Amino acid sequence: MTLSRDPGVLLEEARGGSRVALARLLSMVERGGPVAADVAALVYTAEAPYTVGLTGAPGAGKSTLTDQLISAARGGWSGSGPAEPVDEVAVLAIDPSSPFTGGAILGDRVRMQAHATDPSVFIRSMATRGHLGGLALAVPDALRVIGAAGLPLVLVETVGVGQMEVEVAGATDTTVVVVNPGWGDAMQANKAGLLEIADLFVINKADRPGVAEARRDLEQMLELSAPKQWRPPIVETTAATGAGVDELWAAISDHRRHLLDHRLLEAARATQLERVLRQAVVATVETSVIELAGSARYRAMLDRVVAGELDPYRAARELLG
Ligand SMILES: Nc1nc2c(ncn2[C@@H]2O[C@H](COP(=O)(O)OP(=O)(O)O)[C@@H](O)[C@H]2O)c(=O)[nH]1
Ligand SMILES: [Mg+2]
Repeated sequence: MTLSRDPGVLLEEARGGSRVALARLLSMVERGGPVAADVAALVYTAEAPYTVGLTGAPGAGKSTLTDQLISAARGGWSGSGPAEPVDEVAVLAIDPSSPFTGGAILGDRVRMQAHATDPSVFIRSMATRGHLGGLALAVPDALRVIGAAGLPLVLVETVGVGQMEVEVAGATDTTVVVVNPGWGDAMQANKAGLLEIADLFVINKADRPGVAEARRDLEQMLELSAPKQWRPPIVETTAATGAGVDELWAAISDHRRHLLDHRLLEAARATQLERVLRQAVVATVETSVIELAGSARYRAMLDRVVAGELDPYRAARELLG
């Protein structure tokens, strides 16, 4: 059977359970450009999936934890709210630099292989080379594609630190920041940023010394921050053995429940979409700039600027006027 190239046909197939069709749609999003826009046109009107981001330094245990969370999530939403089933789980592992056959991601695949043959689990890694809006557009698009295909929950693992984390955190409903014992000094500079994005803190590798100090450090940080409606809980896990993972899943479920009960999810989704719209505007403008820069009119104007006949700002206004 040959796979269609028509996004509409592919989405129908993905809805019918074809993982190959879903994977192809995600490749289209990843590549960016007009094809990605065609896919986006189909998925933003469908219901968004619930998205949980796991972020933290390389080696913190995000992949191991994600693997454990797949099993916990398959047991349904837990915590203090009503039990609700989760029929299917998707994992999106994001690597900004390497293509998805790269070493790091391959390692993640191997780590999650316990679920590789489970038809109700979909695991995909994603690079964003080529997407003009970068991660800021590729990730939300991909999440919507997965949701439109009918998967209700996506776990998003972010490989990276800094601005990327903030961008990905902005695209997920619940953001889990993963740290390790002894993290404090290393992350000193980035603490304010982490606090801003975290709905939940996990101290993973709780089998190692320094857990109490790490907790104290986090609590101190939370004390000093402005009080919010939701105080990020701190959960200790040993992802390597699975200890604490049920508590983590319950805390994630509680945060989702909090968002639903206080009608905060709608507000969060509106904020997410505002960011996407802004990025889409930037990407669209950037595309026209690239086109303009290739035109004869532009080169003629440049010649006049180089010859000293015109200043660059006046030239820009004339080009756009
Ligand atoms: N001791 C210990 N090691 C862990 C734990 N969780 C993960 N690891 C190990 O830490 C390393 C990095 O884990 P990985 O999940 O790839 O981290 P990621 O880069 O954040 O995705 C691997 O060798 C894991 O086996 C834990 O709870 N305790
Ligand atoms: Mg990883």
